[in-house]
Amino acid sequence: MSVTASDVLTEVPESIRGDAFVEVRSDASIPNNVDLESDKQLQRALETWHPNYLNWWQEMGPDGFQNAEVYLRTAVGVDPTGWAKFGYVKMPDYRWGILLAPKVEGRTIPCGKHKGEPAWQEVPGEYRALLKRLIVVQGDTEPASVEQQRYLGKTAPSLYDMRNLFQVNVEEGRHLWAMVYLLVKYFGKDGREEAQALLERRSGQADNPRILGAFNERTPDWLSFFMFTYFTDRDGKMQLAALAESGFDPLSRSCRFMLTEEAHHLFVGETGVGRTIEATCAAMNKAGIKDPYDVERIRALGVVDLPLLQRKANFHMSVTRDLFGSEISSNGAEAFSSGLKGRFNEAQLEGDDHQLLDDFYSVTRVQDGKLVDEQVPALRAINCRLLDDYMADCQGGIDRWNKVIEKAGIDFKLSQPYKGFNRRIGEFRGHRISPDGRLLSEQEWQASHGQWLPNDDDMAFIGTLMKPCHEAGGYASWIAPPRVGINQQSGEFEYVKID
Ligand code: BYC
Repeated sequence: MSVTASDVLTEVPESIRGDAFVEVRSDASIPNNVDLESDKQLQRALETWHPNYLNWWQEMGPDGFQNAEVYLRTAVGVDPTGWAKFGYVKMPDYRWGILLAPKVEGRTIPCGKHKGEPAWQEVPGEYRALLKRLIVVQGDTEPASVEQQRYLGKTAPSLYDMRNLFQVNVEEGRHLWAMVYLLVKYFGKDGREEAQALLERRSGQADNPRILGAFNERTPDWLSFFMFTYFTDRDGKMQLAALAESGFDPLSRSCRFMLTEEAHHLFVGETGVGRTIEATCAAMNKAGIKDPYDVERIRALGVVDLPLLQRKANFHMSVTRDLFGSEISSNGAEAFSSGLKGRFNEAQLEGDDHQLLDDFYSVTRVQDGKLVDEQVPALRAINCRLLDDYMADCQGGIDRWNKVIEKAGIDFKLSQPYKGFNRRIGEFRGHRISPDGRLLSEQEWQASHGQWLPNDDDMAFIGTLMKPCHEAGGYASWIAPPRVGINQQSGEFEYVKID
């Protein structure tokens, strides 16, 4: 049975969705719609990389479930009305393929100094190094997240959730393939070396870590996983959307199709946190507990107290904000003005000339012990702009979570901490700032950070909840069942057949 894209695409801006069918060779050794068969050199390079990828998957992919039959969706086309098929697959047999969104005839570069020129079909020589760096950074995050989530299958709160975890994992694997295709096809020997290095770095490893900070953090439990898929995959959405505006057309087309899959990852995060909240509110109401800060009694019910959820969210929001790079950045300016990376929804933005040579943007900075808004040349503030768009995009799910709490009659509201809270990159780096936006002394920070970020007790408590629930139709105490099954399957459906 095929899935229509409309149910998962609400997260993806309409302007960057594909709208035509392109034939996919799903019988080929590497499923693709890039006519791989006609480029023998490329095919050979990818076939050399493939076994190394499979070794990496066995070594660093989901631990313990490689022989399980998992009910997965596999991308088989790029038609928005039916691009995926569902069926049982053993993860190592998943058909990782290379899929680009349809080419838009006559597409032009949407921003920067080449605005209006035909989009590049080959690497623009003068920007080769910068383009390669962007692709490598994007590619590096994909296997990193699989590594971070490696042990979660063992403590899955249901088979439904376990299946969603594995779906996210195999699709991150496919996103790695998407970037490796670009490296190998367009960057020759350098590209092949970078493709290999993507399999060699390891999340959290001291001597060869993943490139960006958040991808070296641990994802030790399912709350982290849901927060990660809501907040960090949303950085993925924003960055992919910005790269979908690239003047380098193969990158744009790769990212446009990746966004189709990304929507499900965000869904997993939003509904995962939402179902956790539902379970908490239901248990509190059943026990007659009205005060969300009555933590000991709430935890005794086997659910997650809401203040702890806020601390978890604070952690994931702050480390994810660092992924946008420094708010003021010459790299960001160069990526935009060269036309390699746009802003969110660039081609649709109105109100400026998409070159930004004379524009300004407001950036909050720390000056003389105060937080001040400064007008900065807009080109240099491109990263800040994407971060601001990201923060606005985060709010929708938070509002929907708060509705669940309000409906349950509990007086508590989840919120986003101040932009500068707990930051290690950019303008706020090296400053101690509270979630409500006050600059603090080191002493004040040390006295209070345990109220704002998960503390040792929190982590130990979450650890006690992480007991597997692997019966079909069963759910751990701390999470409510989903409203509907994957691909409309019933509540009792066996999403993973564990051998
Ligand atoms: N940690 O001028 P700066 C996803 C480095 S997530 C460590 O401040 P720039 C996904 C930076 O690399 C989306 N280092 O910022 C989600 C540079 O180093 P080099 C991933 C950092 O370069 C979930 C130096 O600091 N895609 O897809 O404008 C699951 C100065 O950089 C960090 C992309 O990010 C950090 N947080 O921006 C799976 C898109 N931040 O080069 C997947 C591609 C900065 O001087 N990448 N640095 O050695 C980019 O557009 C840019 O590289 C960045 C950084 C936005 C990341």
